[in-house]
Amino acid sequence: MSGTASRCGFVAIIGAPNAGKSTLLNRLTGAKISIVTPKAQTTRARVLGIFLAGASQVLLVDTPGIFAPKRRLDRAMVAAAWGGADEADLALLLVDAKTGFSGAVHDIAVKLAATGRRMCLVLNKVDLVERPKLLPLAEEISKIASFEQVFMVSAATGDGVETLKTFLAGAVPAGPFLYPEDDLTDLPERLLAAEIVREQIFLQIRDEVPYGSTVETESFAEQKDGSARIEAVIYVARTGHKAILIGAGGTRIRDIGARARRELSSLLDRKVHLFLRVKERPGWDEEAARIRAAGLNDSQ
Ligand SMILES: Nc1nc2c(ncn2[C@@H]2O[C@H](COP(=O)(O)OP(=O)(O)O)[C@@H](O)[C@H]2O)c(=O)[nH]1
Ligand SMILES: [Mg+2]
Repeated sequence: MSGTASRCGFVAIIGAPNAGKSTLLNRLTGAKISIVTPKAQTTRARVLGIFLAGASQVLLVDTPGIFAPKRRLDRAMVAAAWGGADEADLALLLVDAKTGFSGAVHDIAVKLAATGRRMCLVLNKVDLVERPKLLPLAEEISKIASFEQVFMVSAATGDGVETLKTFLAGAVPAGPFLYPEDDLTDLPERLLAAEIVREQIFLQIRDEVPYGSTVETESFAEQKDGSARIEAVIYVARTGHKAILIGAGGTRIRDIGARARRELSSLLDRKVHLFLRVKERPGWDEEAARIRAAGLNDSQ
């Protein structure tokens, strides 16, 4: 849709790791676009989720959480998060209401306020918190930065999300749609495939292995019968990690592959053949090429 009546703009979702940014993006778009796991720092790149409401097209930017970076990969992730805020017409500061006010929330709010963007406060996970605690929390955070609106939602149950959605549809600037009406994301299928495999690694493997792994799609071919043949490689930074990923007799990697394949089949709406390999690559998280392959800009 275009012309004078339509509206379109970018809304960045900013917050500490685990606040529920990816869950909120998926809830608002009604689709599984960004991977979600109980572990912090699952989202590495900037992910765009698109929804239509009335005459508005809202372009939601999910970002990696903001945290103190150590590795080159971490620095690229945090830069992508702030980059998401920079390009946005409006920023949502998403706060886990259960965790409440923290040093991390304080620092992000201060920095976000300094960008001079229009911003709203969104308290998430209200399903886990007693109602009377929400208002004082909102007031405390509002002392640091001035918010156009405050929303209280549960990205998990959908509580309050319609109200937020309606607000966003009215808040984005007037202008033509920037993406085709049917698009839900700008994430290429190759990257989506790698992300879904990475999600299974986060879900199925404990401790530091997921953080020391990255997944790249090496080939993505449409077959004559309509199915997709996907080959992906999992890079691990440590020798011991390869053995953990493969598991006794290859059971773990088979399970990761089987679940990722089912998930991908449903997302891509076609039959999927998925082939996974694990490769040791010490120091991949300092390598420019690997960081770029994860959909990030490597600035140094
Ligand atoms: N109870 C509850 N859990 C939530 C809610 N939103 C997200 N979560 C959970 O919080 C964890 C982190 O969510 P995620 O979206 O990956 O957070 P992100 O790191 O900010 O992107 C996951 O286990 C989610 O299922 C919510 O509204 N209520
Ligand atoms: Mg995330």
